[in-house]
Amino acid sequence: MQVVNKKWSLEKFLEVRKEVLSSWPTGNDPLLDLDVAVENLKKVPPHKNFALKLIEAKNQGRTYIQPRAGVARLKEHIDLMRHLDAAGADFLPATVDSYTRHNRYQEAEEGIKVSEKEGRSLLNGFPIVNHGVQACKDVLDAVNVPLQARHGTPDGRLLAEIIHAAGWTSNEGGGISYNLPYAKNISLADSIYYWQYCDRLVGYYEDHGIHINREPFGPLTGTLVPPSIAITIGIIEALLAAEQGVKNITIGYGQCGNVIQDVAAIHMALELCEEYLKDQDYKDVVVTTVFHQWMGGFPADESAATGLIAMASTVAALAGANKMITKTPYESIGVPTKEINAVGIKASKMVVNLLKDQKMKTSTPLKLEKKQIRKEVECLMKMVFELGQGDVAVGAIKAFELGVIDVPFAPSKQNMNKILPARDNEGCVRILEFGNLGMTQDIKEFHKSKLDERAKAEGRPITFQMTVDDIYAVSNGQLIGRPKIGSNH
Ligand code: 8ZB
Repeated sequence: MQVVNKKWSLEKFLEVRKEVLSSWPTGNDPLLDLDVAVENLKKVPPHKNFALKLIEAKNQGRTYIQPRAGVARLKEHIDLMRHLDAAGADFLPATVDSYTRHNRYQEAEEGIKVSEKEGRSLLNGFPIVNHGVQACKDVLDAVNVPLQARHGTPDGRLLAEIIHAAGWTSNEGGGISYNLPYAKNISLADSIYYWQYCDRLVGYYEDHGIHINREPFGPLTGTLVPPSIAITIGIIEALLAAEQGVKNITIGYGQCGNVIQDVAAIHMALELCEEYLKDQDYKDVVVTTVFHQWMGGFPADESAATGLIAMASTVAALAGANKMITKTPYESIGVPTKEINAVGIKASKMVVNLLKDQKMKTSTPLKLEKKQIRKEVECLMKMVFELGQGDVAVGAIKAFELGVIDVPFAPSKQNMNKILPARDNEGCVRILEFGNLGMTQDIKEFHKSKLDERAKAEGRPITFQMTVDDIYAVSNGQLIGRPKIGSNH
């Protein structure tokens, strides 16, 4: 498939839409008539509008919080949502099950049936497509906050149709960020095309006066992703979304662990995303930020996990992130119960509330880190535009083909998988092996010098062992994977 970054005509969108809606029986629903959906969306009160509430967070300098959660059965899912609403969540999700993420609706259907029979959820999320529009409307009616779908679906077109028609005013994902971490064999051209559709649907609603938020998935593989790579991908997806008519975009970033680097990353995600959108002539797009609590391996101990959650909340608040995705003390165990999910929400909320009138002051180290991120993102974005001769979709696809953009540890064959990250001596995520990454010599030397400091302090050479040690460090209670005293490293 050949994709270019150009707004789909209404005719093309409506043509493809017929095919999308006929891909599963719940797509054949009078509630999916666009005029009906527009009328329903107009009835969603402002306090349940995701886009408006994020703008409020931005204007008030607040960090709102959102958990992940989803179960197989509608009634149990509604109970879960009410429980998390009562615990203080500012936004609610539906985390979608893995079958739905891969468009395997028949298996999801069986999962629902068995869950009904056994009286508990046997799916790892809420199967939105199987439940359909009315069920999703029922969920929205049962809560007091805005709803978003959080999934990981390369082709989430029918899912997007269903949630928006039900009044859910945000959708997470993007053609890159919901492909590379979640699929192996789906081409980027295909997933970018599917997400152009999802964005064009939002563009349609925006043309009808309805505000809908879109959120690229910032953490990607969740494992030592250098900030500049995450931000570059977020900016590319923001540009692709804006072209299709999206007006409210939340750029995401997963906690890396060094406080200064994390604050710098949130600041630069916002600043650079706004700049690139303006530069490309998308002038009326509102950008907000989301900080993900640690996405790597968690400590098994619940108190230790709660400590990590509290630290993440501190950084998100000091950075001024507009939203934060919370984890739970059961993260290392599996899908959380509603009770433990509420614990994560309350712990997080306590911290962001305590810190709501404090932001990190600027300092030389913060300025330097921000400058470095800017330099790297600008370098990658320049390569993308060059490769695409000005077209960001064409450029992004080529950049991944060549490894000019490369995400560490992605399962996808669309990713070169040549780069290796490692922490420096203060725990900032740096790049140890660049592969074909499109960065200048100057940038490579900076990373090398930072890793040299660590190597010297640890009395070992810069090696892949550092990467391995860093991957396991946090779950073992340390940020940096230092060699054990007495070991050979
Ligand atoms: C990429 C996101 C991974 C995170 C959580 C995992 C992990 C997945 C559910 C869930 C609550 C669910 N997660 N599925 N959390 N309910 N159904 O997403 O624990 O933190």
